[in-house]
Amino acid sequence: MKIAWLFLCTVAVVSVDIASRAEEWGTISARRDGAGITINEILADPPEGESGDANRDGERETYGDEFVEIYNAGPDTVNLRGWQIADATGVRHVFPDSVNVVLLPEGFVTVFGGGVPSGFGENVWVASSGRLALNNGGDQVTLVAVSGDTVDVVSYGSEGGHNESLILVPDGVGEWTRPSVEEWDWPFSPQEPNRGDTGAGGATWGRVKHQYRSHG
Ligand SMILES: [Ca+2]
Ligand SMILES: [Ca+2]
Ligand SMILES: [Ca+2]
Repeated sequence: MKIAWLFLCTVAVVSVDIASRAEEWGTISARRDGAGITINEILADPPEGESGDANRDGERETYGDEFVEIYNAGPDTVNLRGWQIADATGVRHVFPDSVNVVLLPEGFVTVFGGGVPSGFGENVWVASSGRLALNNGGDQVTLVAVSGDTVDVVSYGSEGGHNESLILVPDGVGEWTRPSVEEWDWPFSPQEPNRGDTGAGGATWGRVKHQYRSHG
């Protein structure tokens, strides 16, 4: 009896948490499960012009510069071999079965829609289907483990269409927001923490190029 009561309490607490999240962030909602692996950042609408070159291949592309960033907020290293990322339409990326995709605690993995990502080091991928096709006006991003279990689901609406990412702050454990809402002057931060100080988006490519141009 005691155990049953405890279970009911746990379910109630989880329900309240999801309800408050949905209320606070409008159409953004999330459900997380698993060992601290989360969808951490979604860029559905890359900014116009060069500053939208999120994958740093020299071109701003509507689909190629879209990305989904995954973060490990848990204590264990996780291998994403065989995991999948889907949007509301279907599976957009499958991490190959034949390669270890090692995600260390506090580490990132980013999947871009296309192009030739450069300057990121390891753990950066291009969607295996050739496109993420994240709708700017609303979509649902799902992370599925190789076991078939859904690890995280993030739904968003018109928030996705503001020329910047949707970000979880703090990484992996916080609430969904957007950089401009936080008054941060960077639109996205693939493979970097989502935070407001100089360490994160301060080094994003658009800003680096801007500074380069400014100084000649
Ligand atoms: Ca898009
Ligand atoms: Ca690009
Ligand atoms: Ca980030």
